[in-house]
Amino acid sequence: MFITFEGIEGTGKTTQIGMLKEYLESKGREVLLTREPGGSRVGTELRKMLLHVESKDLTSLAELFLYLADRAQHVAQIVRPALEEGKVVICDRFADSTVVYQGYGRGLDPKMLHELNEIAVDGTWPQLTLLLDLDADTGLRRAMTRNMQDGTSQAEGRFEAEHISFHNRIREGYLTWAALKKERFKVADASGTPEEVFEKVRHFVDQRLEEA
Ligand code: Z5A
Repeated sequence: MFITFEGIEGTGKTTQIGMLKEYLESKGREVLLTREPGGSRVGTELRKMLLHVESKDLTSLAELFLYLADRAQHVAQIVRPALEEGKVVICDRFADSTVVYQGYGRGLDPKMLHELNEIAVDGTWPQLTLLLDLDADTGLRRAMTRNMQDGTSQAEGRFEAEHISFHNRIREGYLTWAALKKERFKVADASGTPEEVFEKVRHFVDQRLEEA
């Protein structure tokens, strides 16, 4: 089972992924947590380049190909081997982030981005994608509070520096894309407490595991 989490910044993806790992392990499943960008060794280097505040001069196309390179390496080296070993793989962001951020956010064609993703993932698509939906103001506020507590995140602030209108566009883009891919996407309102949000996440995951 391959599960991915998506959403704008600060929706609580990392928090929910931690809770889901604990839940699935309590049911006897072996779980691998990973993320994009940065899930592989090469990806760690690409992540620094992509998210550093000094990378403002990256062109949209150069940014796109770095995300795709990260994905191709990550799927081949980390995700697919873990799935073949029977693990549940939970990934913090995946191919849909490219369609939404580089497409709806930066203005590249979402259909073309989906086709490039097809090449990068080479058949390894998630069975379930959980979109945590939250308004951009609340998400950014949560992320800023987290960053103040965790100084290491400050070097990765390139997206936080974007105008609020960018983040609103991303939220709308996610909802549009999720409606187009509704066989895979489940949308959870992320405005409640972590426990309230997790109830929805758990429900969707249990449902998909039963179907599988
Ligand atoms: N990107 C891209 O453009 N194209 C691509 O193809 C890919 C990515 C793969 C990676 O960001 C950036 O790369 C991303 C898109 C771009 N940029 N943006 N924006 P990242 O991986 O560094 O960070 P992120 O994915 O945006 O998430 P985040 O900021 O780390 O937030 P989160 O994981 O969703 O939330 P969290 O860390 O779990 O929670 C944030 C804070 O809120 C924290 O203090 C929590 O304790 C708190 N929290 C969590 N849940 C709640 C609830 N329910 N209530 C109140 N407070 C809460």
